[in-house]
Amino acid sequence: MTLKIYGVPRSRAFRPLWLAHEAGIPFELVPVDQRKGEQHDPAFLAVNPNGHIPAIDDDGLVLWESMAITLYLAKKRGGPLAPKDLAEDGLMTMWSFWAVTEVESHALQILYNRALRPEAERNEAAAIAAIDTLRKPTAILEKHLADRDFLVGDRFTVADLNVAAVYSYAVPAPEAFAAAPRVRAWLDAALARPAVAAARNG
Ligand SMILES: N[C@@H](CCC(=O)N[C@@H](CS)C(=O)NCC(=O)O)C(=O)O
Repeated sequence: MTLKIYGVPRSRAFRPLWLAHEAGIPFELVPVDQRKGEQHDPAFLAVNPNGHIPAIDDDGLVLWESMAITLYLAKKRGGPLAPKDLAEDGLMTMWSFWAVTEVESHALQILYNRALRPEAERNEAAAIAAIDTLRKPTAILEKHLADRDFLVGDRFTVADLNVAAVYSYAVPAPEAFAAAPRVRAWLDAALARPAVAAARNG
């Protein structure tokens, strides 16, 4: 059975879509649009009782949580995106968890208050506070990238994909990268990959 990805590109479903395009995994996109409230439809709640996108159904294996999904798909597919051993697996998991715990909520504040919300509803003070909070994790990433082009190993992996997907929310605040030119270059290179443009179209 073809892999089903539930969601829409303008959501965290972008992450499994990017992974699937990057890895050449065939899939069917089942549209569930959070802006239309479709994540609360009973049919989708039977897939993900949390009422959040994304979720996948891989031949009867149902998974939710975007990072778990991308890590699973990368490992199932194998190849350069996936960890080649347990040490790389640990590092890729570490960076993915780091992105969702240390970066995501602040990066989202930037996205909402600099881009997504109608201008009258934006809170610039919240954006500035988020930019300030992001300085510490971004400095950690900048230091990590001082002598490497990728987060784990010497190739683009699911770790880069997961962390770049989260950092992409901070793009509307160029000043968040002012002290982190290597992070900016790494992020720009990740987001310029052809699979990103493909994933944005579903
Ligand atoms: N930790 C979850 C978060 C999923 C999530 O909150 N998705 C958003 C869309 S990006 C959503 O479904 N929002 C609608 C809602 O919560 O009602 C993940 O990474 O998959």
